[in-house]
Amino acid sequence: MLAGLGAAAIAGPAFAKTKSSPVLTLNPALPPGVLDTAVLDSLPGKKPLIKLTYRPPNYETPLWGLRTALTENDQFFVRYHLSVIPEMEALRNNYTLTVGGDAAGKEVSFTLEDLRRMFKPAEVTAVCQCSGNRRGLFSPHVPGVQWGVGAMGNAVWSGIRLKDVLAKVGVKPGALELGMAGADGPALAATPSFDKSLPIGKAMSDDVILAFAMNHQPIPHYNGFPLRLVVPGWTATYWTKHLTRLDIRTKPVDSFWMQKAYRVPKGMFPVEQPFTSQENEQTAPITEMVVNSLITSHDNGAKAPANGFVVEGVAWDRGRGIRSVEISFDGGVAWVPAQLGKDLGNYSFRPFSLRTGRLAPGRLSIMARATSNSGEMQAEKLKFNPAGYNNNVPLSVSVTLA
Ligand SMILES: Nc1nc2c(c(=O)[nH]1)N[C@H]1C(S)=C(S)[C@@H](COP(=O)(O)O)O[C@H]1N2
Ligand SMILES: [Mo]
Repeated sequence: MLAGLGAAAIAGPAFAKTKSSPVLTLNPALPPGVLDTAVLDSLPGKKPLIKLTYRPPNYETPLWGLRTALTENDQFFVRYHLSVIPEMEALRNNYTLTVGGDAAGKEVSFTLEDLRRMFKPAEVTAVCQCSGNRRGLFSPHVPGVQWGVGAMGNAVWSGIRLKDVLAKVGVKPGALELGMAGADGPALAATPSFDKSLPIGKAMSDDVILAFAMNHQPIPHYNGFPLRLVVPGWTATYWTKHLTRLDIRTKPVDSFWMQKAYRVPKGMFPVEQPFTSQENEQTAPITEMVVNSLITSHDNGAKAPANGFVVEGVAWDRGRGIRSVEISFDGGVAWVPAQLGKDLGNYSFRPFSLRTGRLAPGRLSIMARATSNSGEMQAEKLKFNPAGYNNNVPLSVSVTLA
């Protein structure tokens, strides 16, 4: 919770219903309950997103919001675990980031002005993707927010390097993890607060940023105003929003959100940098993203002209960058290389497109599959895990050509 804020300063989100919106197509593989209840709805400052839950707010980006390499701030998805989110006024007037912990040289509280003034600017273009993106497409279905394909976005994040701030405070020998906490909190005292951590080595790497800005504008309220952590290549669970507290620690964080949630069977998803201080016999924290792609040009069930049919989309991975994207028109038997678009850096979405000549009219099933620069390819078969993470099986989009 944000220190120094009375309860009166804290309120849940307000909701504005919107009627005039594009037609929403949901993937028929989502659970029936979700197909019945998911609707377009606007949070303050946002265009209509797909509302999955509203307390706490969990809203995903519709396919049309993912057609550009950079996702617009007002279409960027929103995910919260806890329902008490400080209002903009409170965040604006009363904000400090406190850095301390038993392995810190000292404890220091910084205002936003301090952070801007004391540290060198840094910037990265990176995909922010929820670990549970595409959970709703798991077969069999698993509990949790039933995300379709839009629990992700790509943005330019500007701010300062986390490692510069940690170095300023002092990192003692024996530092093991960096604990992170934000200004949002639970409505009930019994609900565990959203305490997360990173291995100290990851926290001290060049790419991890404390961001003030998203696509060169202040970070929107629901995406972590006024400061959020950006951990390129790692799933968004580590990208703490409304960041208020950092602890350089000699001991692992033993919170619910580290030790019980956000975990995968050990060894199921190989990573480059293991998070050993949080592993146990059976499970490891989910960390690096897996290589994936999304066709954004067509909704499932769309109609398109048979002449000059163009497939477009985006691909991304853990930060090695995308080597190739291939398209299949026959359910995954034959694959044709697509053309890669502009390279915005290894942590970014990489656009792809494939232009065809005249195709036979009728129904067509299109799939895309990406391969990263380290040679990893999307999974052929779902790697089932009970929390519904890292779903990167190529999806099939059905299009009728006329
Ligand atoms: N303070 C805070 N930060 C948070 C969370 C949260 O609940 N509270 N959720 C995390 C998770 S799991 C995700 S997927 C991303 C979502 O980022 P977004 O809402 O900006 O899209 O925020 C991360 N940071
Ligand atoms: Mo997430």
